[in-house]
Amino acid sequence: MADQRPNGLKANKGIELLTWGTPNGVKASILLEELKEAYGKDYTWQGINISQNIQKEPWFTKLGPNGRIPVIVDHDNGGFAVQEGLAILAYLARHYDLDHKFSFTDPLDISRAEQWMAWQHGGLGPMQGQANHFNRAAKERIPYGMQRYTGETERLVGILDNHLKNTDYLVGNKYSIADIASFGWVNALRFSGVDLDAFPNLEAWWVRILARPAVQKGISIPSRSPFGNEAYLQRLKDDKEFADKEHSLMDAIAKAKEQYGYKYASP
Ligand SMILES: N[C@@H](CCC(=O)N[C@@H](CS)C(=O)NCC(=O)O)C(=O)O
Repeated sequence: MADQRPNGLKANKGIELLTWGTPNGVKASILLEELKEAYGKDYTWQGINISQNIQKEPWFTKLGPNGRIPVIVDHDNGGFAVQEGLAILAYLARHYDLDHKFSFTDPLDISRAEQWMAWQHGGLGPMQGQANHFNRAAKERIPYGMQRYTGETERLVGILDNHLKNTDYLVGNKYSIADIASFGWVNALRFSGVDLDAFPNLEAWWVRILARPAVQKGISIPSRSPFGNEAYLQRLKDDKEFADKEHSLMDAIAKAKEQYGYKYASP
């Protein structure tokens, strides 16, 4: 049954992906869809609804001790489990991207890709995640936290925008795991209170990547997020109550920035 609560692995061969439709989750599903298209490599997935805390259950944390999605299990490699987006992208590229269609052979390009993926893990993901938390989930509205993390997200996004001034992709002018690592976060920027229109090189990169059929499939696993830039803008148009709430949140973020004298500066 499709919507049965997962309580263990369900495959016994190939890659099994445990994921949810979040910016980190889609890193793994996008690369797996690319590998499927490029090499015919199929995979199995299970939706781990993070609001139900399935990712904290013992069967899951045995595979991914951090209790967060995504996690992959390689049934063709003794059931080896991998947590953390960067490690998942690197593992899949090393073992299954044998023609280096989404990865590199030149040691300096390998390092460049590692740097952008590390940057996503240490910077964009955590800062944008905290922006979402302070803007939307925190029990109290704390203006300092709102402007700090939204501002830091803007600073980081400015770095991507600047880097993409003279190149279509982050490393070697070739679409790769370096781009896939950050795509899910950029795809949710508007929801995080950052105006993508203000970063034209990054917006063009986002449009370019979004147009890939494998990306379209990857961001639909297990189902398409309502927080993606396109869905978010559409809902603003279609749903007045939602739009009113969002506009009042964006005003609160702008006021918080003013209160603490925030000035955009990047890179
Ligand atoms: N650095 C990790 C972050 C993973 C992560 O934070 N996943 C979130 C979803 S985007 C999650 O599982 N949240 C549920 C929880 O915290 O329990 C990665 O890139 O894979």
